[in-house]
Amino acid sequence: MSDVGSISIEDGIGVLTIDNPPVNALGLRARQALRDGFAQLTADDSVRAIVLICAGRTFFAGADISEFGKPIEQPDLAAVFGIVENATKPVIAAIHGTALGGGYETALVCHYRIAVPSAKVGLPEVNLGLLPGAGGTQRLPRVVGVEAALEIIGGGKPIPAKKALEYGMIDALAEEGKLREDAIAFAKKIVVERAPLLRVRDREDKIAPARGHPEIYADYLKKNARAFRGYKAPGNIAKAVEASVESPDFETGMTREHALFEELLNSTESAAQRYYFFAERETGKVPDVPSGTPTIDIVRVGVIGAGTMGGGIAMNFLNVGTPVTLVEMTQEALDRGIGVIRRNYEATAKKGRMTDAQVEQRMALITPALGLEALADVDLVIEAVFEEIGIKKDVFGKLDAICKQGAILASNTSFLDLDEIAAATKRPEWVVGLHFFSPANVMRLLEVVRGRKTSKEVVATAMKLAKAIGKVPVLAGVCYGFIANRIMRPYMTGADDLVLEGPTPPEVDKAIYDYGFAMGPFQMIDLVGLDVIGRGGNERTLGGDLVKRDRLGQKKNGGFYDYDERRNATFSPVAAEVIADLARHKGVENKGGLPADAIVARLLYPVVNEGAKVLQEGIALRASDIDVAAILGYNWPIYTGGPMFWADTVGLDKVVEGLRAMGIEPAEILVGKAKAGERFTR
Ligand code: 3H9
Repeated sequence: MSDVGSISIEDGIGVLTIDNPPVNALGLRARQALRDGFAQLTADDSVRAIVLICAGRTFFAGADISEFGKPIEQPDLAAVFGIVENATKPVIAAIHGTALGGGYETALVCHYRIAVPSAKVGLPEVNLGLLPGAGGTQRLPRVVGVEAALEIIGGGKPIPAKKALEYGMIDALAEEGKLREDAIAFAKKIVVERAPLLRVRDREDKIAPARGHPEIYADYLKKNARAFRGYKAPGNIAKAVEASVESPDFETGMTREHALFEELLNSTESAAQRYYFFAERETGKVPDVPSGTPTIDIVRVGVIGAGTMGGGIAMNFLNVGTPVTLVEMTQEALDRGIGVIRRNYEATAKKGRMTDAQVEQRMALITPALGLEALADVDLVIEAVFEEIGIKKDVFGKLDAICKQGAILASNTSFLDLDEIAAATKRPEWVVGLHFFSPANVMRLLEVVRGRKTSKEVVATAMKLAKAIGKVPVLAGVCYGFIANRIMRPYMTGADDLVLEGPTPPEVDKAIYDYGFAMGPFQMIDLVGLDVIGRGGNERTLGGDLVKRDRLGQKKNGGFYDYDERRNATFSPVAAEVIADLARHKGVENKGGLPADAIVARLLYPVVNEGAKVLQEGIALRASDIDVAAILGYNWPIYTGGPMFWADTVGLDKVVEGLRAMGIEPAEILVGKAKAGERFTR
């Protein structure tokens, strides 16, 4: 047997243990071990039933994603599943950790499933742009019914064991920490009771009621249209589940599932999402800060500023039980900030996602304070004061005098020079940027900004800390705007320039929305507020001209759009006039409209170019970090893979040509890669 499998026999129950770290993915060696283990146990007459269990932190976490797109070596999953499902002795899957995707599909070819309460099961393939392609779409409806199967497969969320038991996804709960014993006991009971060898594939009771009801699938897709927009997988999932009900036999349904799976596997959307899966896990790796680098214990955190940003930052720590000293200048600001935090938690509790006691526990972790002196004993300070270099330097100078040695001094600046801020202290190696995105308690991106002198320990601590509070850390060097804000700037300014030339804001917004963003640039400006976005400078700009006419966006008089009482938007004639007037003033000729793909290229190629510069300058460690920053920081559609992956799919030579046609000089690295026929991403 392959070295990842081992067998033991206890009281007539054969236990096959698979140990394929880190997550027991069903790669070749795991599949071989399953094949060989089952051959051995079924041939052994002393074995009356088989328990399939995994060692390490989890049951099978799924097919090995890194094998996708390559020829699969035999035995493939289908072959292994055939062996398990047709075993002539009862097979019991014993689940801990997470049984996901191909992992849960493995459990579904067993005759029975038992799990510890902390386990989670599910079919998350949709998150990789796929569908469960090893029978999940055919077997799950047979245990939970069609509607529930659509929700589970289309939602892609892991289901906690208790809920899974209610659904019928598992048959029994084991005692926590006693999975092996309980699974063996369960197997013995099956043997004693001579329970029939029930194969999920033979069950009809749960799917029969759905037969002849094609509207179930259409309704499901319609109900989730917003969430599914742009994704290919949900449509195929609905078709595959429908096939489980409407096919003349199980095998026909399987054939249909396979075809729908293959179609997704070969799609750019899935390639992008699978790329993203690994990209997100790679951001934490910093080549010159290896995983064993010592880190600093963060027991108490200080946050300066209790406004929207500071409050949101504080919540991240309160959520994981870390006490926070929250500092403001006035009692009023402090009370207001703490009030907002409380209301946020209460709103969560109202939705049933927190108990009232938890609200109080988290609030009790806050120590309000009116002066920086209160930060003398914290292990990490995060400053979220007004974005002005003089103010920040002043704060850091004071922190240097107040904070204990060994405390990390972090700035949440979005654009300013971290090295200049660090230079205001005598301990620049302890200074780091922690750039949260708003709302800071929600957005998953955290740019960890490494100054020229930031120490490796501080970088390692920041990266670790980010994960502890549920963020995805992306390491950035010092430059104006770091990664996400910097690369997206040309997009915002480009949109303003573009409408002077002819395409209207609604045309631009539609092209960007159709590309996959939640909204276009002008819809976003109207939402955020023209005054907020800072368009009122000296030079005449569209935003500035609209603000002069008291059009501030949705909050006052409309902006680029007029809004009725139900917030329906129509392009504003005032905005049209302002655009025409500014074009005249700047001497820009109106060349008329543009096709959507030309609008997209015009606005997003410059983002790719800025990303290339960020890479070239070493601001980002790798192209995939830039994609993660764009996806998590700006909701760049994940199924395009982010700007750099998207550029690779478009073709770098085409991007270079497009940039030149716009009069933009492409970054050297971009030209070089285009010439060499290379890609930014794998
Ligand atoms: C599928 O099953 C298709 C079938 O229906 C049909 C087939 C025909 N493969 O996330 P972590 C690596 S699709 C390969 O940091 P955690 C991961 O890259 C699959 N590698 O740990 C990382 O590597 P490294 C459906 C995988 O504790 C390491 O393991 N299943 C896979 O935070 C640790 O991962 C899924 O979509 C994999 N399947 O979370 C589940 N999974 O150390 C995907 C992980 O080198 N996995 N790795 O950076 C997860 O959601 C999480 O990994 C899990 C653990 C919750 C299991």
